[in-house]
Amino acid sequence: MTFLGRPEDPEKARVVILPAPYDATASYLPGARFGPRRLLEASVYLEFYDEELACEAEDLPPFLTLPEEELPLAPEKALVRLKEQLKPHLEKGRFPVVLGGEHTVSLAAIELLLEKYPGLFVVQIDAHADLRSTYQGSPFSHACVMRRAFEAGARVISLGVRAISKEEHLFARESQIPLLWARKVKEGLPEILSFLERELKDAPVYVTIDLDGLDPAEIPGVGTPEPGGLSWYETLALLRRLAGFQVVGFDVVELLPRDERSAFVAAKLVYKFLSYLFCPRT
Ligand SMILES: [Mn+2]
Repeated sequence: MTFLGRPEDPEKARVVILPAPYDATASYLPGARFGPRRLLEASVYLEFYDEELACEAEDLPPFLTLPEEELPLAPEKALVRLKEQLKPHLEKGRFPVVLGGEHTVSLAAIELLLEKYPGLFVVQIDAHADLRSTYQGSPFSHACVMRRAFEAGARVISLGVRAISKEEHLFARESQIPLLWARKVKEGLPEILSFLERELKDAPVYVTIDLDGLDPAEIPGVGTPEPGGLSWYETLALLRRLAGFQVVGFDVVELLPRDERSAFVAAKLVYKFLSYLFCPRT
């Protein structure tokens, strides 16, 4: 199964797509392990012509979709395996796209990219800050992923947050991690875009999109459907601006495909961001 269902040539690939079917630390609703497969299945039905960019699928660099592998249950071991899968492709200079799976899986790409880019920014679109030290006994819970990334040396910016613990709020303040609340994004998108411009200029950026950052009206199939999220077009405006920076990889995580729509929306989001990043006419 390949992204968009198109034939792929492993020799020519410049973008590597890694399915990460993992949901062992899910706290509310499990099932994100089925996310990558459903996203790939849905991607076949996308309209490949992008009218906004006047771009076709063949204008994008060649992709390579890796086969889905069953991952170990323990998050540490799952991350080791994901890194093993991804590393040879990063060494060949391929641009990584990780499909989740719960948010924990982002750490595989982030840790590998930090070795190559010590000044890496991780820009998170998410309803949650994911800054807990531990959650339900695990430091590798989906609710801790940005805390681990920050401790590993990444600079973190969070967009669309609207559910946070007091501990995380204090930690973000102490650590000067910008939390750009969902309501602020909705009230003043231009200010948010100029903030990103100032912070991210000339820095390598990894973008992690937890689909619950969007509003559940746009995409109901997520593990924790928090109200008041970003609209489709607010998300696209952010991604289009982010694509103007030095983006070195991204992921789309937390798809919980229980409905007919969400996998399609997630697949379209992956395709839109790839188009913003790589369409020669952008
Ligand atoms: Mn998250």
